[in-house]
Amino acid sequence: MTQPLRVAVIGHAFMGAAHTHAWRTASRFFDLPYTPEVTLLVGRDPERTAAAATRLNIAETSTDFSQAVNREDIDVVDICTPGNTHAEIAVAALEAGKHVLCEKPLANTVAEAEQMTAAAERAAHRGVHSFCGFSYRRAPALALAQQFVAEGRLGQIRHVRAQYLQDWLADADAPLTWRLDKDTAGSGALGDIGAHSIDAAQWVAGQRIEGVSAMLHTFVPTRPLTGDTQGLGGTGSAEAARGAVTVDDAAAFTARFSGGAVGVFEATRFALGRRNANRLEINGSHGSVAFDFERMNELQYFDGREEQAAQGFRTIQVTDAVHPYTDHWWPVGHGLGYGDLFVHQVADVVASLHSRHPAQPDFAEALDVQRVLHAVETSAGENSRYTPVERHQV
Ligand code: SOE
Repeated sequence: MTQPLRVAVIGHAFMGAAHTHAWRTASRFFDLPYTPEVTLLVGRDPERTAAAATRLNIAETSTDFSQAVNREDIDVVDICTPGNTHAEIAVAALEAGKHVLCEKPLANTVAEAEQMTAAAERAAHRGVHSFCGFSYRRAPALALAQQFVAEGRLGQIRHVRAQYLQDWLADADAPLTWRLDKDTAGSGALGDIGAHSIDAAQWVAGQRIEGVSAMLHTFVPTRPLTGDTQGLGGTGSAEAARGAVTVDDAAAFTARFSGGAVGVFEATRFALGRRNANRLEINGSHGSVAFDFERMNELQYFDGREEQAAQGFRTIQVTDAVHPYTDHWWPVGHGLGYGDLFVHQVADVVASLHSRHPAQPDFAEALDVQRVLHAVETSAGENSRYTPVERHQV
């Protein structure tokens, strides 16, 4: 067994569980220079954190992240908490010499993301690395799409079309959670799932978003308070059991890319019937690719130069050993799932810890996504170029 890599996971909800699974699984399927071990779980509530540690089989717990930052026997701090805590934890950990993996989006503001990136650049000079958890890059089919574009198979990229559609908030009586509070989450669908689309679109297309024209909308302005959100905005009236939603429910924007491509983006958690449809389609002068996470082991590919182009898109089953990541898993045709994206993320991060080119996206890449998020929010604000359709009585 190789030298252990001791990991402290901060946060134990959905992402804490996904990351813990990944730290524990990666070395069983990938040859890594270190064997990750999650040795400490940090959470706000002692009882809940202890229960999570029992469930996740983690030996130690704490309610103070500085425990993770200051201990000599921790090598990596993995931040799986709401966005309003990312900057404080990441900067302290990097300055203490800990590698940091931070969930997306990097922060709630560009200023915080810049502060984190500056700390990461200082730490990099000491061989300490930063990573941001845009995990969909590690879906084999999306990684294959990025390879196709990079190889020039699609020719000149003209269209980038990204939709991230969920429906877990379509019920107006779904409770008010931290993801619906701007101070805690930074934004709503835009930062939570739109950030994934922005990162994937820029990475696969190989171009940067240079400008946007956007709208944000909130369909449901108040929601039932829960034990965790009693403090968030109870109105004290007949609505006392409900609190204010202070983020977007849906985002829609167009974008111009640095290489001349035109982008159309949509992010919503109200697309009833779409459970986790993270979709990206790229149209080029020679061909197109289309990915939908709900069919994550498949890539739709159209090569306009082939004789049988008239037959339209063909489906590539991305489970062959020649495809990204798949040779580490099961025989052809058996497929992978959501949790395996995080296993790939850990494998890439650990494998790159002592390389001069650590795994991407690092904090600088994630800061760029944060800048696009900010541009979308600015464009959708009061000064948005919204033009009402004029309809006159004839
Ligand atoms: C939102 O519900 C969410 O959990 C995102 O926060 C994750 O990043 C995404 O992978 C799944 O959906």
